[in-house]
Amino acid sequence: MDVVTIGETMALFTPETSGLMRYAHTYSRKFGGSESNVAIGLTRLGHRSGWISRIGDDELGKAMVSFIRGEGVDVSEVQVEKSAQTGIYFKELRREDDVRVLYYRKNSAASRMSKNDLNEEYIAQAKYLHITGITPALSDSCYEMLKEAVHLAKKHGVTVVFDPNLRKTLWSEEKARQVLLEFVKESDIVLPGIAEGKFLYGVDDPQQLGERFLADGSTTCVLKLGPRGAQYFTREKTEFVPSFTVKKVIDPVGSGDGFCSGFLSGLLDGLSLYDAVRRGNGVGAMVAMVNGDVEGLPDKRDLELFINETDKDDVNR
Ligand code: KDG
Repeated sequence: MDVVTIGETMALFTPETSGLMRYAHTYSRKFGGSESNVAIGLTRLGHRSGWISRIGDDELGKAMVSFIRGEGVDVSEVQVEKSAQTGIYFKELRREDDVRVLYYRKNSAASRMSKNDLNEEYIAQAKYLHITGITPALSDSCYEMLKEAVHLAKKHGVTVVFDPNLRKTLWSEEKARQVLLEFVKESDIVLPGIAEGKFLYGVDDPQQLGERFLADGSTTCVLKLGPRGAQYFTREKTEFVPSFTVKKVIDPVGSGDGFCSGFLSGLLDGLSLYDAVRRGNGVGAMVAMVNGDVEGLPDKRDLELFINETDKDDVNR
């Protein structure tokens, strides 16, 4: 396995019309979950990924696992929870530039995950363990499980990649800050957005933020700067990597996960940090141009076409 990830995925209902959700009558059913989004992004790019989770003993859970399995992700570590349901979430497309998210996931099957869900061998054979700050917000048992997963990864020399993925509606700001910093300190690679950096350290200067993340223990920090691109920081070097032109943002949700899968794909293919971040920027941009969390994730050929097309545009300008 190249990357193993752990987290909750939900059935996602997207209204077929924009505006306030109270006027929506028809919805399309998709699936979304930060960690499985990353796992799917990786398989599309030709890598092997596995997703650890729990689903309810219900139709949505079954459809979700079929979908994720169909994308080539290993789901052999997904458990079925008899006493809780699969979580769901809605997207409200208020306006073109205002997409909101509403969760119905309290006490969901995935929030019941615990240390017992972890198979040490499964984590030990991966190159990377990918985790996000959503999972510890789900429940105390999820928090304990994630700490244990990181412990197992470290024990077996698996690189820990952490995306803070701050979701303020899931917990108090105080708890979020404390727990996210705990995971920053335990991770090898951190992939924060600039707003998350500001939330954690109270500054929004990229250079200062990069230094703070490294001082807290990560060997690599990639700071996502939204439409501008991203900047990576290591102890030796920092470089800004510009983004690609996105002609129209259709749905930004999942873009950060796309970035993460592109970046990890670059590392797995032995690219330089600059080029891995560039691949991340490319995937993130492509996801934002499509409705859905995973529908815009490209395969390698589409990604190359997109990157080369955009390069040509830049030359013409
Ligand atoms: O990053 C995209 C995720 O936010 C989305 O897929 C749903 O996992 C999700 C969450 O918890 O918000």
